[in-house]
Amino acid sequence: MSAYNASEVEPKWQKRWRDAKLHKTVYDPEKPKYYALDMFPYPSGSGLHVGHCEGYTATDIITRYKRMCGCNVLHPMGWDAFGLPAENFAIKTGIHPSVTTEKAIANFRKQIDSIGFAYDWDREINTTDPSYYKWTQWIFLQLYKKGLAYEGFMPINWCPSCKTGLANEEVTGGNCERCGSQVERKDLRQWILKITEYADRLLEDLDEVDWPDSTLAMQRNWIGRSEGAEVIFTVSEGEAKGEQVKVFTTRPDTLYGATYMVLAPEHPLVEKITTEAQAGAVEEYKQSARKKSDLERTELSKEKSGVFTGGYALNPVNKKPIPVWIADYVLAGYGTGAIMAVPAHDERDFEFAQKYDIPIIQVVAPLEDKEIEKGKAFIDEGVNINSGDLDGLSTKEAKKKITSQLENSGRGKAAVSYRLRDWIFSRQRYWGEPIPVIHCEKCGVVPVPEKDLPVKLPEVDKYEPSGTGESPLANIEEWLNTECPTCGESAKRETNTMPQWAGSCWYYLRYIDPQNDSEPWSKDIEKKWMNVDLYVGGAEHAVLHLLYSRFWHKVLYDLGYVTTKEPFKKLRHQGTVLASTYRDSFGKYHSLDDIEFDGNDARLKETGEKLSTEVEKMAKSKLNGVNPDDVIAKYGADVLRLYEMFMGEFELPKPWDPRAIEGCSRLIKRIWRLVNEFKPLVDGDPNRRTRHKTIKKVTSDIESMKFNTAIAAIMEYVNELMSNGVIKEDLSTLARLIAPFAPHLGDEAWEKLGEKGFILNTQWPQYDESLVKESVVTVVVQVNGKLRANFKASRETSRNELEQMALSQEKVKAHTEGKTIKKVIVVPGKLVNIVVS
Ligand code: ANZ
Ligand code: ZN
Repeated sequence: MSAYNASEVEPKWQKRWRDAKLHKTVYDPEKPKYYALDMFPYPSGSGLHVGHCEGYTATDIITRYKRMCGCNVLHPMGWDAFGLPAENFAIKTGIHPSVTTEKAIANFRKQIDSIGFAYDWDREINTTDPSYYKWTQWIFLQLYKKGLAYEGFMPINWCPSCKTGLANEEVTGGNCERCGSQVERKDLRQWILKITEYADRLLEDLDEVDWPDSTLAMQRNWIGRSEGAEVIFTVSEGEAKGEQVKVFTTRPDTLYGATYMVLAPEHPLVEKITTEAQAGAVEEYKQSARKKSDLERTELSKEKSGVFTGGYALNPVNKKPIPVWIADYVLAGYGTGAIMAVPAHDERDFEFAQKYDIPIIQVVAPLEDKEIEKGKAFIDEGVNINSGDLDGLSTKEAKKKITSQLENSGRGKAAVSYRLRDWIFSRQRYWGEPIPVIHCEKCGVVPVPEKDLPVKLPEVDKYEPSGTGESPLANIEEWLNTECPTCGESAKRETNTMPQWAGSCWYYLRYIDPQNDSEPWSKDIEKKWMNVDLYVGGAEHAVLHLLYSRFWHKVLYDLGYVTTKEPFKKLRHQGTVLASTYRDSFGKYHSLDDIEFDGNDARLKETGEKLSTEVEKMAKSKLNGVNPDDVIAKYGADVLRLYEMFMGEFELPKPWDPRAIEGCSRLIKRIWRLVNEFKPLVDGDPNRRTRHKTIKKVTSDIESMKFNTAIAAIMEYVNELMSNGVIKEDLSTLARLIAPFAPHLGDEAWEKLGEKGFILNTQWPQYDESLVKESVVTVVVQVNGKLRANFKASRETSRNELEQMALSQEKVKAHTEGKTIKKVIVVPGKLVNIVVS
């Protein structure tokens, strides 16, 4: 017999699939459609990671299964190829990012093909391809025309010594990743997208999707909808006397406890309200606040600081003046950029009031069962005190009453605030989609006419951002200078490019119609394929990518280009693949090559030193990474696929265990042996029940993405087959069940069994429900309707036998002896009811 040789079998089938265009998407209107989407990778120089393989294997299993179940399947792949690493590499080496990118893509493609994934490569897309980003730019123009894109000045991370803007990823602990200098904030002209206009819908429509709870919670939290009130205070003296200061509060019920106010340092009223005596201190404080990010400013544990402006404002309920401060814990961009501070009932205000000796007035008393902790703010709900006519009301009642009073007197109103900010959509970089607008002195901002798209990236010599913070595009005179499309005068192109998120905001729509060059996708095709039935990718995208793409989708929905409110119906995240790390007594990491195992202890080969081990995320620096190419070379792609799914529950983090791969390798060898040495049993079908049960289990486990237990069921079935002997149907079923997981083995076995064609074109095995039911059942016995006993019997036991078995139970006898049996009712497989008198 021939041993199973994956290194021959796998490339052979990959070639046959390719030659037959087996994975080409076909659309048959008679069949249901299934669109499975993987988060497309950034083609990095380091190649495919076992974490990529995990998600891709899952969708591959499901799409292969769905196709065998008779669905039209769409399963595409592409490249999210704009991004920093290629740009930074270009800055260092002068090699054009497109060259680096192309090389990385070729490598990824080779790796993906070697795993046997069933992608339709005719639909491959690349976000850096002008025929793709033409439409990314087109969508930007639609946003612009709808009033959802605007210019504004926004701070960026600015490294004063590199003279360049930095992405958040390039700032570590507040310092520039390249040179270590402290990063500052610098205001630059930016393009901003009005995602906040969609805040409510982005929140509401989360109810429509089947997503992990944790991801839903993160999106809800990111949008951060707060209900409360806007309250108007009035400046009581000085130059700003009579000016209104609006605050946003979620606790209008605490208004009587407001003992000071705080304006964000950037608040427009700060200058006017500040008295001469305080002007110096205020100015100094404003300067220091500029250096901090919002995150640093609002950190709860950070020591609060602020400066008194010298001004006062009147509390609208009691007309008492309270001092107005500025402090960086109040953000300019949230609510109204100003707060009423209630130290008795807000932790930050409490800390601040203590530090600066500001009065603390309690206005909410705890409910009976609670107590106020000394030295802390009482932030729970309770009953109002010291609050005029709000006294005695519960927090809810007080909120309602004060809000309507404020409304009636014109001093406030109910209000909603969102944590969600508008999206800063421009980057001062080269390797991104140029933003398709032109600046004309006469006409202002003029969108590039759609017929002139794409605005292609020009060649440059230097990839560094210019020293002014503008992108290197600002230095390319021939590109920069153009004509105004409206008046024909000389004008300048926008030099900002789009952020990396842009291309991934709509790629799932391009896949449905990737070669269309007259429109981004056809509306007819959109109706056929959208929305995405299953989206699989890393949980690190729980917010940004998944929020931005939902936003664009909703805009496209409003414009009539798509017909579903949400792009991704069902979403799942693969669990992170972890791996053991091994460290010596100096804390130095060692790779498996340097280690030998002594029972469960890992020892350094050279010295025998026992190493300490821990399970951590894979990282180059920790020498615990696994390269899928190595696994394929050693065991084959089918083993890699099986093992990735068998490691543990799909959505949970799980450690890579090199020794456990053997089990999956063994499964493949055993299946091959069964097929290769097949001698059918002459009579009987001993595995009939197990076969049907296995089909049922594997089917429902694939549907619910429990791949590990599906594989375990196949393993058990194989065990039975090895001990009982097989008929042909056992093996043809086995080949089809294993095919989605190990497609090369599937087709090889199928061919060996003398079956025709590719397994993917056959039908998924069906099971007979009656054969799946447990064969031994519990039968309950009632006497005059009261439960008296139960016993086990085979499901096939006849009525007569069941009656005899029931009557012979000791506990039943106790209730029937000496009585007349009038009637016995038997429900086979379930119940015997004895009627006596
Ligand atoms: C008075 C008050 C009393 C507050 C009280 C809380 C407790 P969320 O839930 O996050 O929406 N706030 C308002 N605008 C702010 C800004 N720009 N920067 C920092 N803090 C701001 O929080 C709303 C609460 O955060 C508001 O309610 C306000 O403090 C503060 F016992 O007003 B509160
Ligand atoms: Zn013009």
